[in-house]
Amino acid sequence: MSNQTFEQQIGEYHQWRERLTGAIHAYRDWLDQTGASDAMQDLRLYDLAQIVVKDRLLLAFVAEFARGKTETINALLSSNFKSRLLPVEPGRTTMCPSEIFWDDSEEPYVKLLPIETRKRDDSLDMLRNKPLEWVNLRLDASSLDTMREALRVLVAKKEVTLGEARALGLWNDEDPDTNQIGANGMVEVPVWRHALINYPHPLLKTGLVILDTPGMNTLGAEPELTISTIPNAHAVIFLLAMDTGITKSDMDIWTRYIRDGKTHKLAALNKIDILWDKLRSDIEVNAMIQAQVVSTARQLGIPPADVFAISAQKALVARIKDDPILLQRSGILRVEEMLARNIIGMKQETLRKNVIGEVSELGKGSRKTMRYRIASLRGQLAELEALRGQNSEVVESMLAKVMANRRLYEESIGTFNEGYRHIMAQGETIMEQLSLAAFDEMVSRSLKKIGGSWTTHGLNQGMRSLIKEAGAMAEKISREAQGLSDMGESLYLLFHNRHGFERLRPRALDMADFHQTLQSLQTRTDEFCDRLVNIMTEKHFLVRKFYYTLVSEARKEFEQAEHMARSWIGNLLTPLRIQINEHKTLLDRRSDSLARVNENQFTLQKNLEEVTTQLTTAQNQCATLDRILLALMTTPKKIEAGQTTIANPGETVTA
Ligand SMILES: Nc1nc2c(ncn2[C@@H]2O[C@H](COP(=O)(O)OP(=O)(O)OP(=O)(O)O)[C@@H](O)[C@H]2O)c(=O)[nH]1
Ligand SMILES: [Mg+2]
Repeated sequence: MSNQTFEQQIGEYHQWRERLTGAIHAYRDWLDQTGASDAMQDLRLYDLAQIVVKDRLLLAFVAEFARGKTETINALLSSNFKSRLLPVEPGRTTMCPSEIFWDDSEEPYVKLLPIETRKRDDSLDMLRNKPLEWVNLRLDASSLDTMREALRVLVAKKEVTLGEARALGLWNDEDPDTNQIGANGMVEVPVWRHALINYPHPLLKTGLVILDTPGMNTLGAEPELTISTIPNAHAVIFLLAMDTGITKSDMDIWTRYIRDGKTHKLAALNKIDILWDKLRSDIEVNAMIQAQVVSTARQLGIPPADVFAISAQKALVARIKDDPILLQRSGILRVEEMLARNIIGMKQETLRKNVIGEVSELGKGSRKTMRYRIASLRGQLAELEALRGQNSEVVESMLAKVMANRRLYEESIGTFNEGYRHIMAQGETIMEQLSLAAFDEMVSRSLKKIGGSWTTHGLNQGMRSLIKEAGAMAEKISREAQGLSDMGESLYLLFHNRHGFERLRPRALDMADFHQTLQSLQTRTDEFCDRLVNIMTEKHFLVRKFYYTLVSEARKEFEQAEHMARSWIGNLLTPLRIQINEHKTLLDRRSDSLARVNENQFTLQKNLEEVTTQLTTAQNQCATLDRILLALMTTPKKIEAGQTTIANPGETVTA
């Protein structure tokens, strides 16, 4: 078991990402310095580095109210300042979902989205890009008290009329018990719909994003949270409390929003401290906790090793008072360890697959080019050596041979340029189909199908139309891309046959992720329609919100597919173009050098020296490249995925 803290491990992960971006930029510089840079490839490398820079790790806390979500977050964040940051109170506290993260491009802030934005169709995702919709409060990170005071906005609520509550979709006719109605007949609603908290905490500086959510009612009323944010989180922590046991609404949240998701999930059985009692022995307490863990695991249908017995409150107290024994006893360390090992391991794996894989492919291509350059320079040296003491006819005939070679090569370049232009033009027609304008047209056709009927039937019709159109378009694009790929391959073949280039095959355009997302949108629509019967808010409102949430997700997916396809088209011939340029430079140098020797035999020695210098430079560059590629592959060992050993939950509490 590692004895590193969560913060150290996550810090290590952050450093690893920084080393990774460092290696990618070093590779870009290397390409530039060696003259092997290619604009399209450079753009792609920049994109890949940005994926690493922008990498975020979203940890979502989901549970019924008062289970201790916010207190657990306070405990996680408290190792750096000895205080409770977010407001925690008995009963319902957190009124709106809050994302806590660090973005160094802005000063610390709390941005709040007014609840009234629920009356509009804009999805939360769209609203994120509209700064004017948010109320922006500066956070004074240097004063804890001021900051805590500012964060009290998260619990703000207000009273509105029944009509207003209905308009906001926050009134539930079917289950009146869930409504917060006062004696005066007014309805209590949150002031804010969503909060973004930008705070320079070391844990958050590493790219960790924490999502705190309010209990059941809001979860049901904000489809974006349950359709997109929670399923897209890297881990969900589901909290239960020892004092309440597992209630029906706890089970509802678990089965509706968490159980079937692919996200990594773990359950925390909070408030174990209520069992700590001087009259009970530690053995008794441990046995009670262990029994609860086992029964919780059984009820949730997960292994007992995924249920963690904790006391968030004692963890916070322990950190504030610097009490390692209490901290250990609180069980929080094991949760942190689990998060560090599993989630970070998983994220590393994703970056390895998505970024390192592609950069190393490019790097290997560059190595081949360098080896080719080295071999050609050696050939050129041998050629010049062989000319020592030879008469001018020999030099002339060799020069004639090289010149003929060069002419043949120039013809091939002409063919390449023609093919390249053709492929790029065809590529443009593909891109037009993938434009956002084309997507928006699909959406308006789908809206026509719904025709203002926000029922599950209308929703199904509308979604089916959208998914069908988008799917058909993706298939058409895949076919057309295959055509482009075949054209590209014939150019690769030409250079292989005529000039002995390595026989490469262009990568295929992979639309599988796009198809899969469309498929999942359909599944989620079906599930939503099945479940709607049980949902505790006004249905038409929810159907409409659900539709726009899915559209917004599909739009994002579309944008990504467009970006990916553009990069694919742009890079279809890149490896060949790089080889062509390299070959041309070497042929030019060779013919120039021979021409000079032909003019004046005395320059032979100078030419030999020049080529020797070029050879040494190329060899050094090759060694530098190897070092860069090695740095790219290096991964910190401690947080590798798949090594998690989870101790028996009964061990959590050691008195
Ligand atoms: N005894 C005990 N009480 C706790 C513990 N964690 C939280 N509490 C108390 O439980 C209550 C609710 O805690 P919160 O952290 O606000 O719970 P929440 O899940 O965020 O609740 P909402 O924000 O309303 O959804 C507060 O009174 C806390 O002091 C714990 O480990 N032990
Ligand atoms: Mg809370």
